Amino acid sequence: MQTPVFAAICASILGLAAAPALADSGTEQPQAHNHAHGAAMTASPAPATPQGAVTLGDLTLRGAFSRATPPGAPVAGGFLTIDNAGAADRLVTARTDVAGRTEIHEMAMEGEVMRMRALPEGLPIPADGTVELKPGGYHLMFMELKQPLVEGETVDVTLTFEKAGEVSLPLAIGPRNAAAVMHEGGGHEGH
Ligand SMILES: [Cu+2]
Repeated sequence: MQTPVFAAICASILGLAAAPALADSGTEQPQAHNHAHGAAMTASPAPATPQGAVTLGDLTLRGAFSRATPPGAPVAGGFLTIDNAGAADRLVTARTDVAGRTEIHEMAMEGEVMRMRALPEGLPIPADGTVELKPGGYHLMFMELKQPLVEGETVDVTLTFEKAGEVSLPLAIGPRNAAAVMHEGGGHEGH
């Protein structure tokens, strides 16, 4: 069974604390990082036109980000929120030049074990609904990374939806433990 090993890699890359045996990167603070961009979160609980948002038909894609990777890291996660103001749709594929291939994954805790799997049918986007791709849940999985992802830069990702079609959008690359990344003008968190 290769899946548990890969799941552990995935969990590590996504910065989750579910695999205590992983002494690798940035796990000195296993609890969630909630300190970043608090002002922005409290200021706009339901932003109508958030910064960095991309619209595609009835879909609004916002908050797209990824995380910096150490040299040689094989995979990275991509995250965004999809608002759908219309009929049900489906995210069927994703691709980016920085990865050999990109999959759409889901991840969930089963007891104390982190499980993840590809969604070969894609990710359903319910009518008049919102789907979040976020650490610990649905995510884009960039595999066979061709280069490290560097904090402060962006990577372009192309998403294809069953009905809405195709759109390209930039993912802001945050720190390795980023829970979210503000786009330009959004007060990038500073340490
Ligand atoms: Cu994954």
